[in-house]
Amino acid sequence: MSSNNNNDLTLYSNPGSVSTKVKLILKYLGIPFTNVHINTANNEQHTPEYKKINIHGKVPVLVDRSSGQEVTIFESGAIVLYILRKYPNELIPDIATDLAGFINVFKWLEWQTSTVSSSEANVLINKIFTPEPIPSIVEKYEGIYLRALTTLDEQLASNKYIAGDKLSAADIVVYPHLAYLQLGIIPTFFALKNIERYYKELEQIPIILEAKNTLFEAVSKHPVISAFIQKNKSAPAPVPAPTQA
Ligand SMILES: N[C@@H](CCC(=O)N[C@@H](CS)C(=O)NCC(=O)O)C(=O)O
Repeated sequence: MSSNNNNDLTLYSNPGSVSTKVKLILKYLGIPFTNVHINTANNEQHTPEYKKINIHGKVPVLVDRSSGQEVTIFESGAIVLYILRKYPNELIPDIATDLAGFINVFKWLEWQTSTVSSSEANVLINKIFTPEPIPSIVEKYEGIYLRALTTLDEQLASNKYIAGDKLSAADIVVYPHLAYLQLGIIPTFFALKNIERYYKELEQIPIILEAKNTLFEAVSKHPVISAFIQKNKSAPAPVPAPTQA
């Protein structure tokens, strides 16, 4: 476990997409925080000390000591909502004055947490972190993920950003998954041209580009993921079809 500076907010994280989305929201809003790196490859998330802040033994966790009363939050969706409700921002309309606008962004935040994040995890677990992947299972989970990505591509065909013509928190939380996909986790991802237009545009934002570089650097040091990427550079692209649930 290693940490950097010292502030009221402490984020316990690793360099994966779920933690990165929280870091990006904090950085976009210019909120200072202390980052504590939890080395999940070394199982630091399972220590009794860490499980006191997240009984589920996962990252990220946010601890807020700013008000005298300590607030500890796990589940990235809950952390993002807490940040968006606590700090004034342009990333989501105010719930009290514009409920319809709020829910328009919030439904996509939920979509990222429930659909995109779990789809990515299932592909990574069954395709990359399994010593002997079973092709039919890999194909099933790639299909489920591709269905979600195709939905995003369709949404972006007629919208500049996910929730309309304005950048919102939904864009920030989805972006880290798009960075991962650029590594070739699902080769047919590259056929989704509206998404390509969109992530290239998002990468014009300096903190997003920085997050991409940090993620790529972490992946290059990760023995399992980097070996997968090297091996698949010359492999023919499989063609998974979107899966009907
Ligand atoms: N639903 C959770 C998912 C958290 C999650 O899966 N975190 C991974 C990030 S790599 C983790 O902690 N993995 C380590 C483990 O499962 O032991 C959230 O959105 O916060």
